[in-house]
Amino acid sequence: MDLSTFSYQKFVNFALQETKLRTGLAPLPSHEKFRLLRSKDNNTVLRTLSFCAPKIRLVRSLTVEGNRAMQVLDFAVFPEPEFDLPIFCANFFTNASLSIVVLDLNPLYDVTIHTDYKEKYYRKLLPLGKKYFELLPWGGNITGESLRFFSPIVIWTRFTSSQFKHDVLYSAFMDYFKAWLALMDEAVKETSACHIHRNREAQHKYLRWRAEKDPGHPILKKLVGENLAKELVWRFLFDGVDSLGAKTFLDYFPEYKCDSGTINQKRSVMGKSYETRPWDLNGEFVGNHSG
Ligand code: BLA
Repeated sequence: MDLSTFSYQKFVNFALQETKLRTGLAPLPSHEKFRLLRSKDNNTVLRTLSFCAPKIRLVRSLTVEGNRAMQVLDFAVFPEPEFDLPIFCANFFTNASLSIVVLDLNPLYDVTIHTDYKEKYYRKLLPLGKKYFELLPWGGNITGESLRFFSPIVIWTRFTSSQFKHDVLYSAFMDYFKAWLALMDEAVKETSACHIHRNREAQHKYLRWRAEKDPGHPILKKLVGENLAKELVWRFLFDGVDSLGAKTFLDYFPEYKCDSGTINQKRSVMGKSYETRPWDLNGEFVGNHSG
């Protein structure tokens, strides 16, 4: 596929326009310095946008535009801790031959354990997921660690890059984003300090996970260098990782602790499993751990 005419910018524009129809977006001045970055070889442009809004702690996007070589979107919406809303997550990596896609309303609480949370948010969304599971089929083995952050309607897929597939992906993105906004509209502010604390910690755990283990980091490092990549990840993409809680990565994920006390650099300690979609069409977990 010719990537020179392809961009994920229209995905971002859609999401922001759609959000503005419902709520006021305020820009975040602390992110100003990340707005436009260039790769060291000058071939790739990285653009970011970020805002906050009532109910929304942070909505942010990163696009990486490498002309013919690659196009990347990392778009996420993090709710205020007063809401137990899912985290909207769109991560699309595309090069001329291959696209790797995660599109989901990532649950704040592991839905294989917290079935009440699953019922609250995903029961009504199952038909939406079903609409796309055939055209955007399960992308094969996924690590057990990632799966804990995914919902029964997650679109995890890999495909040969083509205009048709990207049109389907755009349609899925619009549907999933509108579904998230509808949840946001209905969301009622939590008043119990205990529940708010729990939501904040769950979001912090998610931020710790992604700030440490996101598969995109090596590419960002290659593009803009280790220091700027680190800042981009910690201060922009997963902003809040230093302020929403005091727990460390190893507090949340002690299984990654090496004998020396450092964090195991591997992305997964459980290994890859879940070769096929581990939820049935009723949203029941049917994961057969393939080792
Ligand atoms: C691959 N990205 C992946 C994979 C997943 C994700 C699941 C497959 C590899 C794997 O099994 O781990 C995405 N993983 C996620 C997400 C969560 C998670 C969203 O746990 C949420 C909890 N991806 C990006 C950006 C880049 C990028 C910004 O988001 C590049 C700048 C690239 N992702 C990228 C590449 C791969 C990948 C190159 C394939 C390489 C690899 O598997 O190491």
